[in-house]
Amino acid sequence: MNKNFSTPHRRFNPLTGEWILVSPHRTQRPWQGKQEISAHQNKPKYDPDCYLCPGNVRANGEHNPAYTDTFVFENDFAALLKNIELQEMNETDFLKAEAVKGCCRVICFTPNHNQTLATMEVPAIKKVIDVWANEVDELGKEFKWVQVFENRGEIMGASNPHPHCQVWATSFLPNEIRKEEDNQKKYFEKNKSVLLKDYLEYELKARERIIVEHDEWVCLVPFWAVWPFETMVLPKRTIKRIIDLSEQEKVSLAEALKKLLVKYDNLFQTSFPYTMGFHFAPMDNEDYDHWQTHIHFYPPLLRSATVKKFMVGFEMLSEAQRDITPEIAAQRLRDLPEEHYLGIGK
Ligand code: H2U
Ligand code: ZN
Repeated sequence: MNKNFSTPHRRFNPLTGEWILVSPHRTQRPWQGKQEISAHQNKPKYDPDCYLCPGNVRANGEHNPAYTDTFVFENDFAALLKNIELQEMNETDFLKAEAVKGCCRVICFTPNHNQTLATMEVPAIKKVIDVWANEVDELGKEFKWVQVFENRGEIMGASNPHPHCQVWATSFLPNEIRKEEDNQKKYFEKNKSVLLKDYLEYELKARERIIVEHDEWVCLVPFWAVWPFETMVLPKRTIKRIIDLSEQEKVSLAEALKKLLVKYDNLFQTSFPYTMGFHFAPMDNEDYDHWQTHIHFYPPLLRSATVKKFMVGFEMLSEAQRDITPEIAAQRLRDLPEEHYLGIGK
C-alpha cells in the first residue's frame, strides 16, 4: 500500500476489531463554509441560576455545599438504579433482556463556573484526577464497570456549562468495554504481550502521530482514529486501572492533559468540545493482565469552531469514514502552542 496514504484506504482498529474508511483526497474539495473565530463565551465566575455552582439549589431541591475545589453528588436523574432485583428475560430468540444495577454520580471540577479543564491550573486538574481514582475505587468494589466521562460543550449535549463530568457504574460490561476486553485478550494470548504497550512502542519510534510526550504519558492520534481530531492518552508503563496510578503519574497526567487541552482550544480558538473517558480493566477479580489504561478523546469539530463532522449516511449504515488523515491531524495539533490563546490558566 502507498505509505503516504493519499488514496482511499481502510484502517483497522485492533481495540474494537472494526475498520474505518479514510478518504484523504476529499480534503481538496472546495469549502465555502465560514471560518469564524469564536472566543470563549463571556461567562461569570458564579451563576445564580446554575444547578452546579456552590450554594445553589439543584433540580431535586437539595442545596450544594459551599465547596472550594471538587464536589461529588449522586445524579438526581440517574440512568441506573442500585436497589433492584436482577432478572433475565429470555423467552425467545427475539426478546432477550436482562435487568441491570448501577449508580450515577456527577463530579464538579471546580466552584468556578467559567473554567474548563483546559483553563484550570495543573494542581486543580490533579485534584480532579484524585477524585476520578477515588470514585472508581469506591464504586468498583460494588460494580463490574465504572465509566468516568466528560461531555464538554453544548454541541456534545452537555446539559450545563459548569465544569463537570459524570461517573456511571454498572453491574454489566458495556459494549465498548466488551470489545476492548475481547481484543486485548486475544492479542495477549497470541503475542504474550499487551496490545497498547506494543502499539505505543511502535508509535514512539514512528513519531508520526504523537502530539505530546510528557514524562510518563503520551498523547497521540491513533492510526485508526475516526473523529477528525480524535486522540488517545496512554501511559508508558503498563497500568491496569486508574486506581493503580502513582502520585507522580497523576501529577504528570495532569500536566499532559493540560498540554493536550490547551492545544485543542488553540486549534479553532474556541472552548473545544469533546466526549472523553477512561478505559481500563473491568473492576471484578478476573485476570486482566492484557489490559492497558487509556483515555479516549472524541471531539466532533472538523474545520472551525462551528463546523462539525456528522456521523451520518454511509457512516451510520455501513462504516465510519474520515477525510483528513490521522497523520495530518496529529501534525496540526503538535504544531500548536502550549500556551492558551486567551493567555489564561498558566
Ligand atoms: P451532562 O452535562 O453531561 O448531561 O451532566 C450533567 C448531569 O447532571 C446530568 O446527568 C445531572 C443531570 O442528570 N444533574 C443533576 O443531577 N441535578 C441537577 O440539579 C442538574 C443536573
Ligand atoms: Zn478504549
